Amino acid sequence: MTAETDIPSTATRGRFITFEGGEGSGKSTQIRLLAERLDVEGVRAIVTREPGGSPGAEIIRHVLLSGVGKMLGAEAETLLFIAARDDHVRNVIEPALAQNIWVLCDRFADSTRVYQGHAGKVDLQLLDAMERVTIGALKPDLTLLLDVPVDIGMQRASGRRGADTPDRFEAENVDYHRKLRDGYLAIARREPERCILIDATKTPDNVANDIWAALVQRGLVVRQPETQRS
Ligand code: T5A
Repeated sequence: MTAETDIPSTATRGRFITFEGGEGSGKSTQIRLLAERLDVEGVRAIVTREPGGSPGAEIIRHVLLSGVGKMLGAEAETLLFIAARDDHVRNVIEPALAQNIWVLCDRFADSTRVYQGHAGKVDLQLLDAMERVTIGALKPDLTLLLDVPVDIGMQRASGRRGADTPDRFEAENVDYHRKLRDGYLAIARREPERCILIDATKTPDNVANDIWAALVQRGLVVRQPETQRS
């Protein structure tokens, strides 16, 4: 659990950047590209993911993506995501931020809100309460919402998966995936100060440039003059 008073000022803390979006929107690709670019700029950063990211949470990830969590019912499955997040926040995210290391996280609390709440029908007030217990005052400095039409995302996810069986969420129907996209777009409209919507239909390099521009726009990095970059 995270207490508000535990969080030092942003001057001594790393930045917390989350990547969100539907299946196959390109989060893993972009998080890798951003980590590489930050490394070039001399920014210390770790890449992590949810569900998972810490040893305990990775075990829960296996239970969730195998579909075993679904058999427990929607609320119990949600509790597993929350338990995994609690472990991840306490053991990985908070310690890194406190050491002035940036955390680039592939999915975070918005995923629960959208997958379990908006598309999965778990009560949003219940999710609010669980969020307060798990993440407290921890809020991303920036959330990049990678937006692609559902058919493009599903095609990409299927191409990447090859002959493997779709996981618990990839196997949901198109209507569910449309609700996910609507849910993310609603979050982007509701929290423009935290979220930036990224058109993820572009080529990976162009999406990466838009993401870098978003960081510059929010004052998280400074754009170097061309002469200093070469
Ligand atoms: N979940 C998670 C919940 O329900 N609640 C929660 O609270 C949380 C935290 C996690 C699942 O758990 C659910 C959501 C998820 O269903 P996961 O395996 O981590 O599962 O899967 P995803 O996060 O959905 O990640 P994916 O791997 O499916 O998609 P990505 O990371 O968005 O996409 P990426 O980068 O792997 O790219 C997919 C394919 O597209 C290509 C890539 O090369 C790859 O082949 N690609 C592009 N092609 C063309 N143009 C581009 N711009 C491209 N970018 C990538």
